Amino acid sequence: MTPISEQDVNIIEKQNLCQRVSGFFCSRDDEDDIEMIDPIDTGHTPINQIIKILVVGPGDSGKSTILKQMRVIHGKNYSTDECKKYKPVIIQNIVDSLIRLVDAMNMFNLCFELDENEMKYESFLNFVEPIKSGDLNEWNSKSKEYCDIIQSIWNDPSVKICYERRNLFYLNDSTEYFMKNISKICLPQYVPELDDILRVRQPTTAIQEYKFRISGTYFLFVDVGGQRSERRKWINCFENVTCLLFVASLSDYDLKMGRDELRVSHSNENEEVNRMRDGLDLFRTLINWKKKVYIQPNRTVPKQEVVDVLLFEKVSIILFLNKEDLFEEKFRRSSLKSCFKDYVENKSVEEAKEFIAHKFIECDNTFKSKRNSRDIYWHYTFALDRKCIETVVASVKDRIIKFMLESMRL
Ligand SMILES: Nc1nc2c(ncn2[C@@H]2O[C@H](COP(=O)(O)OP(=O)(O)O)[C@@H](O)[C@H]2O)c(=O)[nH]1
Ligand SMILES: [Mg+2]
Repeated sequence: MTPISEQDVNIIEKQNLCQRVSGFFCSRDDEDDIEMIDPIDTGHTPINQIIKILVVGPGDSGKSTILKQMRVIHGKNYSTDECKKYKPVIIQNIVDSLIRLVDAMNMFNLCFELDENEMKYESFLNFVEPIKSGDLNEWNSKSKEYCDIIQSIWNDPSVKICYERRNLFYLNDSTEYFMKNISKICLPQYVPELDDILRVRQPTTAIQEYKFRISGTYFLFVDVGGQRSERRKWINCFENVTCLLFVASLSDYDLKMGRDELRVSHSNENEEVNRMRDGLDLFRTLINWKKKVYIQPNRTVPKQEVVDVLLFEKVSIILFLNKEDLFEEKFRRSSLKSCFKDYVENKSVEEAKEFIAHKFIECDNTFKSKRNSRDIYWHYTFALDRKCIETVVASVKDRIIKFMLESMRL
């Protein structure tokens, strides 16, 4: 087979780039799966001025939280009605965390220190079924009673031991925040505030699209959901992407995948999968993904040929290493060695973060190539902090526009 020249690849890629900037909607099999959230009116915007950013990464890494922050920074605030819709989800999060903590007591052969908590937990289990399905009637009528039960169980020393060992089972990172605010949440007139909404854990099951205007440029962010069961849908969104924004959690290094996550993905539920390793594998798969490109016959290529090229070769790749706050908090008490055998102790927090960043960068197969290595930019982020996201996103925006201009100049 005649090797393709660099010129041929440039021609193909230029065509792809034109498609990328002119057609921003992804091809998809399943229209009903797409939820369009349009905080700003882009009605008269020429389509070629919209930049499509694919937001990917493992479940729970903070993708939706970052997009919620961006919505507030660049779009609009949550209305009271929208805030109210988060109340059942917050209560479900609390119920879920409490059940997981008590289940963990069995795992560690612990019992409640306070005998009365045994009965309290039983009555708690009796009222959770309707809550799980979003029915808050029972909760609203007895919220004072439930508040007392939840606080009593949360304060039980055995539950506290389980909380300290939370890296050994799945627990929502916002558990402590919600438990500390339980009195406020249990008030009948409670309406979630932005800080509460950012703490919500709500797995993204549909592909969600958000449009924002950032300093005059329209960006379309596509949040594809990170749970293993969602990943098969991603391929539908890969077309016309200008930037791949990969979000990973720095604090994942000593966490295991939950059994339920392994079960939905049909993996062996007894296998121990480290969350950061899962994130690294996913990043490696995505950035090294190859697509087939047809080359039409021309002067140098007499017959039509098919070649494999990197799907994201001419796509700006940006990595957000999120949950910086949790990483800094756990770094001194939990070693990075649990994930990386080659990690050498006694590093500073900054050095340790850089060590993780390099593990991601090394996933790129072009990393060692002197001529063709890709520039992958990374930022450490704390998604709950609006200032942090504002600053990082401004720099990402500049980088993408520079990248697009350079690609067009090629
Ligand atoms: N402490 C902390 N929690 C975060 C951060 N980013 C996200 N979270 C929490 O992590 C959970 C999962 O976040 P989410 O955005 O839903 O993850 P997604 O599955 O990637 O969309 C939520 O409870 C968030 O509040 C962060 O930087 N720090
Ligand atoms: Mg999400």
